[in-house]
Amino acid sequence: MTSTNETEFDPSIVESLRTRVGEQLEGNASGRGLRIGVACGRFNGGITARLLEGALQALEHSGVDRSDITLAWVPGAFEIPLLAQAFATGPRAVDAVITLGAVIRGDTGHYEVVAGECARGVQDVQLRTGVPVVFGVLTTNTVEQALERSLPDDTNKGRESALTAIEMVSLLRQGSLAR
Ligand code: INI
Repeated sequence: MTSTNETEFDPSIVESLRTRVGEQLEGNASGRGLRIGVACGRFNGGITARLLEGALQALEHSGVDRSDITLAWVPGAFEIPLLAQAFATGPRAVDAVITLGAVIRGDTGHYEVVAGECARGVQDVQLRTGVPVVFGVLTTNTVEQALERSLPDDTNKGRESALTAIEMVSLLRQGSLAR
């Protein structure tokens, strides 16, 4: 799936809608003061290390303090939802969780089970707890596709996941959504 000029979000729509809705909410990109949990799989660790690097760089650039980031290594993607739940509900609950993993179809006969249960579990945790849990788990057919999505540039999925985490925390604190 690729995006084109026609499918991409056009930021000017926000201003153009200002007079047509009562309230329009957007998150911002500041991570200052946020506590972040990162659950990272060791399975396909060469790929997850690249996602982690992208995520940590983005958190740092967004102003998240090093001491506010807790990194937990899990054996594989199947274990990620349990860690996400522990981060979201534990005694030192975080503001958001970033999950990083790599499930590659060629590696496993139970690709659908591992990838599907990981995604379902991550979504369950964020809906049950209200804490954003970002799905930075690659699910690809080949190693090449996983490498392509973990390049050290703006397209890195770990980086994208970190930015999404910060945006979601900020969005949920805005206007009529704020508790
Ligand atoms: N875990 C992954 O993160 N990626 C995979 O591709 C993978 N494969 O191929 O099996 C994988 N399996 C391990 C799984 O996540 C659990 O750690 C294991 O089943 C123990 O519960």
